[in-house]
Amino acid sequence: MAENQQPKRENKKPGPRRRRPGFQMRISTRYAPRKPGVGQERSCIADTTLTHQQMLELYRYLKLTRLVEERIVNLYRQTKVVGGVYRSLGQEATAVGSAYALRPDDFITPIIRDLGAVFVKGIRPREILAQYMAKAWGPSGGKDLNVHFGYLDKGFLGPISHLGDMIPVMTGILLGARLQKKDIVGLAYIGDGGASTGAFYEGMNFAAVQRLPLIVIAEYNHYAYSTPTNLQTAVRNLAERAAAFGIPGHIVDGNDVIACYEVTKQAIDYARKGRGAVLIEAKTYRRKGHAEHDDQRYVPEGEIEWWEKHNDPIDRFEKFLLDRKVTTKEKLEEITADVMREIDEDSEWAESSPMPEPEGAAYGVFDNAIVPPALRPKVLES
Ligand SMILES: Cc1ncc(C[n+]2csc(CCOP(=O)(O)OP(=O)(O)O)c2C)c(N)n1
Ligand SMILES: [Mg+2]
Repeated sequence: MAENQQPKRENKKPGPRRRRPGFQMRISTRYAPRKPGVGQERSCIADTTLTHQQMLELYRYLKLTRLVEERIVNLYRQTKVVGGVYRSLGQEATAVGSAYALRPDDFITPIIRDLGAVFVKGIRPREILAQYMAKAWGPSGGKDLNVHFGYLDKGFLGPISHLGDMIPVMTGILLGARLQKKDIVGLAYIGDGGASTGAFYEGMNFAAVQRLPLIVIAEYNHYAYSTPTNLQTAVRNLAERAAAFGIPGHIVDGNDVIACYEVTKQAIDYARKGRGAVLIEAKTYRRKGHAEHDDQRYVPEGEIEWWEKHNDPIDRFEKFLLDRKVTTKEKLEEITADVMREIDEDSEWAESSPMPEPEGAAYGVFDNAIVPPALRPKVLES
């Protein structure tokens, strides 16, 4: 090498591909919300690979999510629920459509408005109902509440926090999976408020530079508790942040279940090929307060009603299914009745569960076998 030339730096990038896929400033808006024509009602995108059978399955998950949440509110009003109740009313399509694009061995980290994704992952309503009532037969046996539980064998990691921390956790899972030569993809959800936290940035950045197969769905639902999104971030679209990490960004109509499925499917294909992380922003709207106790007095008059009347994800999907003759009104009613039957049965099961025994609180929290006897709580010795 000539003396006046700088030595070439050994600059191997981690991850399966050496070359960066190219810095992408542009955001894909192929699946972004579109205004309907004058006098037209919103429906769903027609360009889809989903079969009719799969569409009906999606419809079932949407109804299941909405009706289970309604049942939980019902139980809450009877004071049978322990802790808060969080709704995803109006956002169901984002969670259901995106999770439906996963393989069974892929992972999700849902947050409080992603019950639909939890159902798609194979969790039954009875488990959710028992968990909300802190019953002994619930997944955490009454040790934790509402959304705070998971099933690792189903690829469903329980949320440890709602505010950004699941992004680095999922990034770590994906790094571990790579070391174990597993080709799983991780789908992490984050709110618009949570996407302004440090944990979100650190996790995204690490996943991006390691080219890990992380798909993040950022739910722009207009509020973080009582703070409107434009008062807590200066970006107009959360997807613009993809540029900060050097990864692709997409905007999707979060109330169009088909668009949510298709955009996530594309992102998954991209990530599974080893090309790296993807940020998807879902434009949607939180029609309920932060939790049931929140009376939404900070919401401008008429806003919730507008979304309910003109942009409800289930109404839109029903319109799509009927207009395109995918199915009949009777078939949709049959699916709904079947969902109701399942919820009735599961509510009965969950209500019949005992409350946990107090001693149970000492078990399953740490590995009792390795705790030195001197440190063991008295209950473990009896
Ligand atoms: C460290 C911390 N601070 C505050 C909270 C309470 N909290 C939970 S979710 C939330 C707002 C989240 O808003 P966003 O990220 O937009 O999600 P959304 O609720 O709209 O789905 C707040 C303040 C918390 N869980 N942890
Ligand atoms: Mg929000």
